[in-house]
Amino acid sequence: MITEIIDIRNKLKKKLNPDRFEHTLGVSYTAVCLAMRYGCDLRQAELAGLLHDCARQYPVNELAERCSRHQIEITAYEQKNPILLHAKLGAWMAGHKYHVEDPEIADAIRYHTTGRAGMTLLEKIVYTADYIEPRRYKAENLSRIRPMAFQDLDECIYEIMRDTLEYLKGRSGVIDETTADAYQYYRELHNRKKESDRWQSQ
Ligand code: DGI
Ligand code: FE
Ligand code: FE
Repeated sequence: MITEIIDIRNKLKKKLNPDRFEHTLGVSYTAVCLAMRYGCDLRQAELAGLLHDCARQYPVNELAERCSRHQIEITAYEQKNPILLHAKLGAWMAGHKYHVEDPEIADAIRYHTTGRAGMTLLEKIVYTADYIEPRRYKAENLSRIRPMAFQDLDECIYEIMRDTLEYLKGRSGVIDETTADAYQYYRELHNRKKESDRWQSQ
């Protein structure tokens, strides 16, 4: 089991550029920390974290081409924003190139960029670890979001999605349907929690 993880890490080191490899290690270990906190399988978290961006090194035209070659469905939105395809192609590569044949890990990779409504614990962990890992520095609110990830994962995901949507709206104005559905779902959870907190404090 340890050799499996070390082998994958060594392979990724050769494939990814140094910054992406650092990010990959950061996501992997952060996912393990969150798995310890929330009682998720540590091996699944470490592997999903390691492999989540395994298709990120391909240029966008190649992502679309490789997806077509492997009969991976490309939506109209992905056609216009092919960077999103690194998640779907990565999920395929985890099984076919890295021999990790675990559908739960594949889904955690597949939904790491957009999220989705009603994510599994593993999916939530990888989605969150991708945003808060120690090498990430771009988001302004990371100092607030990082501790939140270890206090209330759903609430943290709501905050990450709100920020991501804000950022994306500023860029293109159009949002992927899966991302929009996911945001609606976690916003609903957030509102319900706020409502029940209000009742309890009365
Ligand atoms: O692969 P990473 O850089 O670690 O992070 P990521 O997989 O979350 O995001 C990859 C890129 O995808 C990033 O430049 C932002 C963009 N992105 C994320 N969600 C959406 C999106 N782009 C579009 N167009 N629509 C989305 O919903
Ligand atoms: Fe990614
Ligand atoms: Fe990533």
